[in-house]
Amino acid sequence: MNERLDVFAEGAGQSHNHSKWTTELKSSENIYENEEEIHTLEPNRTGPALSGAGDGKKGSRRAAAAFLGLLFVLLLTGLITLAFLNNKGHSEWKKEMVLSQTRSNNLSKELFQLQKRFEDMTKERNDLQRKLQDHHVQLGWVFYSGSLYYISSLKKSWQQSRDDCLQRGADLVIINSKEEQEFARRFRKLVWIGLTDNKTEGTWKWVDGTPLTTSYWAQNEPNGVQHRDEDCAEIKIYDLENSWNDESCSLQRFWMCEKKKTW
Ligand code: 2F8
Ligand code: CA
Repeated sequence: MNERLDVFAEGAGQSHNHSKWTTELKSSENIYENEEEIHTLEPNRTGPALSGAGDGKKGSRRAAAAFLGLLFVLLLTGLITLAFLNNKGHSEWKKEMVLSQTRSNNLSKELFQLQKRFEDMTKERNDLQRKLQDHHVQLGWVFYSGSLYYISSLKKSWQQSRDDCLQRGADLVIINSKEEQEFARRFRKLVWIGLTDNKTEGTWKWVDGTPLTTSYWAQNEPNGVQHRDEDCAEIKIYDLENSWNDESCSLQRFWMCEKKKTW
């Protein structure tokens, strides 16, 4: 440093420039030399305490590096695990999807087969119903408002008439509407109907046990003519709505059967 100051002191005159810079360069070399010395000497100069601090820094760096490395390994492991689990979940979901699709296809097939079977059975039922209807028509039955009616061509007593109806899977007609009464009169025949008071005189009941509520007795009927037991009902004056007469059950009359259409 002293040499450098000397150089600047000499440098006051311009003629000494060359020697000045030479000196200066020398001084600079010296400076760097010194600096090297400083660097070389520095660990010694600092002594044992400073040397320990350097080791501490290195140790901290190593620990930090180790920590970061560990962190990196942990993160990598986590990522690999997540990727594995995700892949596993994805393949399970895919399997489930395939299974669901198969189930859905099977159900669709089953539904289609059931619909076809339903259509076939409906057609079969309609064919059978048509055949049954044709068969009844051939046997003399007439269809009206959900029932089938049979008008006899023979004449029998009330009980024999009823028995005939029962044998045909029917019973004597029960008239429970104005329309049905009109329908029964259309055949223009004196016919036994399913009405009697043979259990209790004066209490008229239908053959199914139901009491008479709406009636179509002819004028002055039922009269139960004296000394005659008139316990059975007939359609007599068929031109009139009020056409019924009570008559002796043993008399021979045509008869009218009824059975409900069950198909
Ligand atoms: O045969 C019995 C029958 O006799 C008459 O009709 C012809 C009676 N009619 C009248 O009295 C109006 C029926 O009531 C009777 O059942
Ligand atoms: Ca009578």
